[in-house]
Amino acid sequence: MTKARNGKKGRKTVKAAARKSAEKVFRLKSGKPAAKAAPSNGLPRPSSKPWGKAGRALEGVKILDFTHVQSGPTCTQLLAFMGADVIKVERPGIGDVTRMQLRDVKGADSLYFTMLNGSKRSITIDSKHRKGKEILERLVKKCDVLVENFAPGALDRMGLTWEHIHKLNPRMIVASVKGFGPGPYEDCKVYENVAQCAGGSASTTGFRDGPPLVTGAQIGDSGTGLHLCLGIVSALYQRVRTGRGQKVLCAMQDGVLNLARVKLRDQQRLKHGPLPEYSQYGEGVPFGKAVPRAGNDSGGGQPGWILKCKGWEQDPDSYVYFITQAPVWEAICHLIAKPHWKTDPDYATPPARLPRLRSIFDTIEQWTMTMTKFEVMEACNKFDIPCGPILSMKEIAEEPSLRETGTVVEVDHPTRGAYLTVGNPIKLSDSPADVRRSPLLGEHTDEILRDVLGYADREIAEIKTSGAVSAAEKKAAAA
Ligand code: CAO
Repeated sequence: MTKARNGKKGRKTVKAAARKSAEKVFRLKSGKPAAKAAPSNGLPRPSSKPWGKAGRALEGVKILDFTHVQSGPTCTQLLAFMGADVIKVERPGIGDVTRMQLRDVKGADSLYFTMLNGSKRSITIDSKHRKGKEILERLVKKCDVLVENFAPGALDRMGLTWEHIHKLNPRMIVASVKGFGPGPYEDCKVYENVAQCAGGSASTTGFRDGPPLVTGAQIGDSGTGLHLCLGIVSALYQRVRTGRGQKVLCAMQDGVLNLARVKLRDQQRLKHGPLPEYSQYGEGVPFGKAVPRAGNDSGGGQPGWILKCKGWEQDPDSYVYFITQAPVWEAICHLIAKPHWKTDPDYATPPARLPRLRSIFDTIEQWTMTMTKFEVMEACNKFDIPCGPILSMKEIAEEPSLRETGTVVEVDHPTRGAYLTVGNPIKLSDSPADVRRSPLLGEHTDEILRDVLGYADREIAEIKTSGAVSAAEKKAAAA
């Protein structure tokens, strides 16, 4: 043994000497020092395994997933796509309430559930049952992160206070979504649209002459889940240094506000005068005290609007978003056959155009209406004019390039058959996502009790008759 080790050491010394002399020769020959390898900063040597074969990003991380509905499940599904082992804890006999919401196939888990819970395992545990609490505590000791989005106070009422969890497992990260942060509304239950309204999105969305509007993108639920994900990964990284877990909190109001931060920017700009990039400026409509709804105006410095394309009378999605980006203004004038606008002082510069945006877009629309949205896109792309076709969900579902990148994935399911889901929108070159179907309710209860928690077969049989993991057997045991 010692001999072998010495042998290796000897070989290493020889190799090191050879490397040094090679460096010397190189320096003498080229007159330049050889490029120095980057310092290791305590990291292991770069893997020599092929890309995508060195394990997935979050491999080895265990998530106790106590989430339901949308915000929490979005977060844990992303962690699962990144390779974490996500153990979804559900109430026996019922499960996540979304399993039954908006059902399209009788008797099968809804798409609402299946599209938010892929690549996870499901265990049923009654968290209010004595034995159920014991199982949960074992899970707390085994897992790295507990993620939850119950109503405020619900986790505490289960006996899983931060103090108790931290005592059971000081390394555990406890991540929560709540509707509001500490303050007057902290005890409120919150759903998507409440967050969109309280986070400033609804008041700034829609048309000036209409009511506030909520958006179809679930920025309150999925947006907050995404924020929570980043909090968790950061806490896992910090734990490498500190050895201890921490609480991670994302309030849905905060998440929405973060996504609507450009509107808080505009609120402050209002103090210094009207906002010229809002089309109401050009239309001579005075600004009030708060940021107005801006219709389809672009949120940045490059004016844009949604314009009709050929067939708009029949197809509600036959539109294109068109941006009159300053550097390509001359190309736009050329395309829409208004060459004199290139030099006309009323049109040639961005400030001159601002008060005329509505009529400029009306003119561009006369051109876009002669083509389909895809033809407009093709014509504009030749000149680097930024524009985007308004794609329907049907078109997105059928788009081959989204299938090729794994952004839209078809998975099979034992009770509902094949369904489409959105895969991992975040692509890692060394950690390909493994998108699997959602689990059936309690599908992995036995394997988690046995393989993760170490219960013996006899104990599992006892647990199953105790009512801690199965509503049906609980009734049978009571009969
Ligand atoms: N075993 C036994 N009981 C369980 C259980 C289990 N495995 N899992 C959950 N429960 C219980 C909870 O303990 C809680 O009971 P108590 O109120 O008696 O303590 C109860 O189920 C319901 O929890 P809840 O209040 O969170 O659920 P709700 O349907 O009434 O409210 C929601 C839903 C979303 C409004 C609320 O959870 C909430 O505000 N969450 C935070 C914000 C959030 O995430 N909103 C987004 C929702 S959509 O994505």
